[in-house]
Amino acid sequence: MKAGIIGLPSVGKTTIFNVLMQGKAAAGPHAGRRLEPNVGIVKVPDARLDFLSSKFNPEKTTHATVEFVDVQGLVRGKGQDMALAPVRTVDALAHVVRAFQDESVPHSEGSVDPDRDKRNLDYELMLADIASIEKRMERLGKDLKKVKSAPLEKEFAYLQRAKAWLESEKPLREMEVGEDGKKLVKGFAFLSEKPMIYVENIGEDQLDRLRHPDAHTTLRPNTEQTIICGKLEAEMAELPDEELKTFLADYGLAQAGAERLIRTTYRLLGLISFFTVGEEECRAWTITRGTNAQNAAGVIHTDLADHFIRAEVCHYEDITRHGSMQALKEKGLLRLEGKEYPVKDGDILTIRHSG
Ligand SMILES: Nc1nc2c(ncn2[C@@H]2O[C@H](COP(=O)(O)OP(=O)(O)OP(=O)(O)O)[C@@H](O)[C@H]2O)c(=O)[nH]1
Ligand SMILES: [Mg+2]
Repeated sequence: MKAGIIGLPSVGKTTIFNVLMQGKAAAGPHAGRRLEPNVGIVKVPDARLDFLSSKFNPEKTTHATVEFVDVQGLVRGKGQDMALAPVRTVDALAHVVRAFQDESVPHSEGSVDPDRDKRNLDYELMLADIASIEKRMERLGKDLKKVKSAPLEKEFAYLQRAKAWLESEKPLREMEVGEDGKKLVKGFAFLSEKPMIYVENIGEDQLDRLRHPDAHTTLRPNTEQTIICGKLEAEMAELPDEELKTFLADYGLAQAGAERLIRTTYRLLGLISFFTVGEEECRAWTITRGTNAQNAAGVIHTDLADHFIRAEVCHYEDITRHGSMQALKEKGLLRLEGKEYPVKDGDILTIRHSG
């Protein structure tokens, strides 16, 4: 799972990236234009895994992770290919939008207007997609004059449709493509097709909004929204855990913004976690909702999928209620499930295999 952090210049992308990395992975914010993107991996906070770990006392606890890529600010109207190249391969985009007022930080658009900036940057992504489509269509058009080919014709028709869609000022993430189309789309790595999280970077005078972080106007398809106060979070990232909790409580907050952003990314992508537990390791694994037991086993190791027999399944909630695997076994709460069982968020799996 990989997410790209994009936005206009000096909106707080690197500040938020550093918060996500808890100040460990990257140096300070970009001074001016830096071409190299910042890349870092964060643990997905999960109180359930922490609890399991406290029960099983394993040698190792391994959280699910998300990789974030922080690119330089996008300048509107300029060819964005270079700046956007590092985020072509991500699964989701996080667009950091400036909502904080600060005279000492210049705003590339002259004034603070989050809705305008959201629209404009979406528009830039759409323009970049139109440019890639036109290039591809030109080449395809030439090829199609030489040879007749059903797959190429299908691709051409799809591109025509996508282009018309974009020209009606709608991003590709809102276009229905069907299962066939999804494969085609993947190859193109279109930017406006990627699920999008709008991250409003608010000022310390707007902290009231954090009390209702999910309050928002209607969201467009395949988008999410979250709020973060980059500056405050940067200060919080320096605090040890206990102090952080007190700090959050003082502000009436249950969760740090970084944690919310990671969770929102998860939700947007339809991702869930299942666990494996034991004395050696307690671990969270990431799958998309609906993944069956055999494919989930494959996430752990391909051999486990190839030699899959059954999955022994219980749920995290069962452990909190009954205390231990042994107790679950005695109560008959450990089920055996077959290949097709759709794994649920919070399931604890033990894969039985013949390998
Ligand atoms: N007042 C205030 N300043 C902030 C906030 N977030 C970031 N800044 C400041 O804004 C400036 C730019 O922050 P960065 O995080 O480097 O912004 P960026 O989006 O990565 O910038 P580029 O990579 O150059 O496009 C820095 O001086 C930050 O201290 C915030 O929430 N409030
Ligand atoms: Mg930056």
